[in-house]
Amino acid sequence: MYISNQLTKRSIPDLFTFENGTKVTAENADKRRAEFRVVLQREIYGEFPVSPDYVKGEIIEKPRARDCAGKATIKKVRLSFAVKGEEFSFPLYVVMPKNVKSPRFVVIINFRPNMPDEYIPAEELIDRGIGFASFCYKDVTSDDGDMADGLSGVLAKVGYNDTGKIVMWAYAAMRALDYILETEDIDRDHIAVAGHSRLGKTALVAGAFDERFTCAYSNNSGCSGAAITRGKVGEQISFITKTFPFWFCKKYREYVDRHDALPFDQHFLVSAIAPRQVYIASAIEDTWSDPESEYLCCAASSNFWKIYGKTGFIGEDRAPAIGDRFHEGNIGYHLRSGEHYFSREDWNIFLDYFLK
Ligand code: GTR
Repeated sequence: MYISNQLTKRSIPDLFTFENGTKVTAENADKRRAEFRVVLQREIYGEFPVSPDYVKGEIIEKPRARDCAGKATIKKVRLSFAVKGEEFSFPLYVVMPKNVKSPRFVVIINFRPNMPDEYIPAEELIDRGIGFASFCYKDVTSDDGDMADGLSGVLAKVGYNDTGKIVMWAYAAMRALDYILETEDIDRDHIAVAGHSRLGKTALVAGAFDERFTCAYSNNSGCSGAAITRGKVGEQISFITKTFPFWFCKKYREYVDRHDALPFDQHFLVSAIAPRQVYIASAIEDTWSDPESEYLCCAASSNFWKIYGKTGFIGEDRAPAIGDRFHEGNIGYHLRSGEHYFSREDWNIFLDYFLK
């Protein structure tokens, strides 16, 4: 009863009713997912740019013999693409395990331009046979209100004036994938996009808008990410839109202290990823993100997988507890001890899920 009671209390919008009032069925579930994307762009994240005119890469640093103890090749690429004739480029690391044919792959949206990095345990990933690419989100556009910086400035020139920066970082992750699919032999049935916190929100958005990602991994993403907004503790729309207005479109500010007026909740974002995999990780001391609201979002989204004849979330009918790992369904979840952080423990548990 815990989950149904909690979800009743939160009274979140129904996944199975279109905006025009008609009901969602197995036949039109894809249309409803398209509607989720329309609603999410209109209400919270802003408009996605059109597909790029082209994407190309130039290798600017070649692999070295001792990369990851000689078990991987690490190269740095300058990735360029154009939107409506305007070019933009940013650096991307591509790391491939040696001696693994068609590895499973993760596009990692990171805070820093480091390889490895405190949030990217490169050797652990390589030792488990994973290939990955990573870029620093600030190389795409600054994490502040400067809308002339980087991709933001490029998009403004071609008419995107209300696209939030989360969408821009997600768009960059998609361009990274364009390049990887052109240049590397990877397992196309196992491609994840991953990020932590604000970049965990970004990973969910990338997964929701690009079906080539077969899995979206959001670590401690919280408010406006994996956590249900209604009834959430910790960070609220009021704080996030005041501190980081540039992450979102302007309309999102209308919902400050008016959560009940939201025509969606974050289970729309998670359900837009159905019937592919979503992985949500929480940390017990990260009350700002609110682990319980992240857990409830998994449960609230689960039925959208069922309509595709797939298993959604298989958890327990109680509040989440430290040590929980729910890996059976297409929505995976874990809760670890400790703080807001993208830890090796998070990666190792996620990889257990992703490599199943
Ligand atoms: C906080 C923000 C959160 C989260 C976090 C982070 O300041 O309020 O929504 O994104 O930053 O990205 O580390």
